[in-house]
Amino acid sequence: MAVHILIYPRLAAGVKGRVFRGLSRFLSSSNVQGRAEPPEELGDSVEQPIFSRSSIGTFFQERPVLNNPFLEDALLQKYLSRHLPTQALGNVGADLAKFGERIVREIDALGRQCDENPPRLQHYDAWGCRVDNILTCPAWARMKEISAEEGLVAAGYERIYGEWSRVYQMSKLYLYSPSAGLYTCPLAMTDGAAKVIESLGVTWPVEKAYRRLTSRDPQQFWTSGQWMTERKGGSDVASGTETLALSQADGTYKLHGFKWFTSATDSDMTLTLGRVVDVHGLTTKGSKGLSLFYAEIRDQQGRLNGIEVQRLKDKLGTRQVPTAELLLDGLPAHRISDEGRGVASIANMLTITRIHNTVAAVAVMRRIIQLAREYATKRFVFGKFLKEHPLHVQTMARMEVETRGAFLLLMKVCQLLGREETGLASNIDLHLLRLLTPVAKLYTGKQAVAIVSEGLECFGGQGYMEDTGLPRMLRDAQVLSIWEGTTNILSLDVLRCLAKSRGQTLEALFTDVKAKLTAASGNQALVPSVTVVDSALCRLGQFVQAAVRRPPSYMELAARDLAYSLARIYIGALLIDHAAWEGASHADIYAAQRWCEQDLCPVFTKDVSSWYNLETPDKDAALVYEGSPLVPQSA
Ligand code: UCC
Repeated sequence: MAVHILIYPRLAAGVKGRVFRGLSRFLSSSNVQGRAEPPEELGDSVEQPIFSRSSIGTFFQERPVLNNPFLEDALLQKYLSRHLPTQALGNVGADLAKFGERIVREIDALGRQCDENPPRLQHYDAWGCRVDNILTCPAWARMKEISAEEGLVAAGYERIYGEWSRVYQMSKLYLYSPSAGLYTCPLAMTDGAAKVIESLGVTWPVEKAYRRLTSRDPQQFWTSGQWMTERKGGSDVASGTETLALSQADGTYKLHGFKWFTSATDSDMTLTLGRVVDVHGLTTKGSKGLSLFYAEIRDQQGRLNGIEVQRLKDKLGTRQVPTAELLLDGLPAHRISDEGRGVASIANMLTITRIHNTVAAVAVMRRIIQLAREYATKRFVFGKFLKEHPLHVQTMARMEVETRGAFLLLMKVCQLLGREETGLASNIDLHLLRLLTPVAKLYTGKQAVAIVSEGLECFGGQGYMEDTGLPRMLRDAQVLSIWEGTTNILSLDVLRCLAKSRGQTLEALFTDVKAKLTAASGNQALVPSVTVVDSALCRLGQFVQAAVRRPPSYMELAARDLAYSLARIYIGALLIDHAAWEGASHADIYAAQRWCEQDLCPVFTKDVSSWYNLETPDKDAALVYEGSPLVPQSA
């Protein structure tokens, strides 16, 4: 040990030449393993071989340490202090602090075990019997128990904190998500299924399922799947769903179909779509032919219920989650929606799972920043700690601004959901919930990938090393912009909800943003930011007024930029609103100011640059397909 202390200062003192000469002689020596004494041929020029096991010790670099993620999260704490009623705040704060401790002490390691032991499919048992067992690791099973114990679904339905219950539940999931080994995936669908059942009515045949989905008892707790994706497509559910529902004499159905992606296929039950076959053997095409079905996955003996697992998917990330292709070959099911109301009924599930997706996105952004900033306090380069390098801190500050904005958007959506579920939502709230759910999902899904990618860079080469656990965060983040609707599909969903509400959803957003800006306008430090958001809102209004007179194809081309504009403007208003609060810090004000420096209304900017004109699609295609034999070149 004393030798360590002797040698390292000498390294730092510029004796590298001598060290490397010693090293090459040392490496060429035949007996280097575990040597405690200097090899003889080194003579007395070095007190001890520099790179012997005893001198380098077992660590080479400092590692980032996960501290209690709740206690480290200033914005979450401030958000709760500002909004929660006093009594709820005490209980929620104590529970989140305790849960944060459990994450550090127990859950994070289980999550790593889930990462390292992905599920396997056993098709046959030793005696040739087809069993289709999806084998998951013990840590995955433990996550299920923990999810029940901690009420990670139940809290949303017990509603002990009234309109703030969803904020409480989602805050907990937000802490859990980056450590959960993706167990948040089945929880998202479980929550979505509970929501669908609640909205359709907790009656036979789903009352037992509802009780189990929302149970805190690990023995009772069930998870649910959400099987929407078939071979013909994941986005185009209306024409892609081929599953047939054959009615049985007892009023139940048997489902026959092929589900191309089913996530968390080890769940206990599922909600899925199918087409009822009428007495003439016919089905109705499109969305109007789809109904929603409830099915239990296994029978009383634990055997799969008319399901064959074709294979597990080989995915870029989310490898912890069993995702499978399923042949439904007579799966017994109950129709729980009216005939032809399948999509509208499962839309409630989509709302919930898209909010969970947003939770996961914001959570992974926050987690990578927590790790990166912790690492920056101990990583010593170019003569000082990383945290003392302004360019490095600037990079983290940019990540922080994005993450704060995304967090406030997430919490707003959770608050709105809580208000809707407790009957407290105004019309404006309901419109905002419908509009902001896809906006938040699409925006944060993309940002998560960018922020985590930047975050990996904060660890240099270590961020690229699998066994640090960091690359997994990037791989898992990549799905967030894909599942539950891709960025473009959600942008079109935004358009659809604007059209269906005849613009009322947009009006709600304008009203809310204006109110927030007015309330903050007395704060001198925020006046320039208020002006920026206000003027972006004006430009958005101008764009929309002009666009409604144009053909639908125009709006379709503008859909993604429109969704981004809504996200950036609304987040700007939220950051300003938070910064104007009396409990806000200088950092909160600074975050709002920085946010408002970007183009908050890209749809206007791009419109001015003719991105959506009638001739643009042809130019885009010519650009993309230049040199390709697949498409005849027109220009
Ligand atoms: O990706 C998947 C993986 C599961 C893993 C879960 C993880 C969750 C996160 C975990 C975090 C760690 S599962 C599959 C994902 N697939 C999708 O998301 C589908 C994407 N496609 C769409 O969203 C489409 O827009 C469709 C399927 C909704 C469009 O279908 P239609 O038939 O064209 O829809 P319509 O005709 O526009 O709407 C039919 C009805 C209407 O109601 P009514 O009939 O009353 O007028 C719509 O208003 O459904 C209503 N509706 C909605 N309501 C449609 N979309 C919505 C919505 N988003 N919210 C409310």
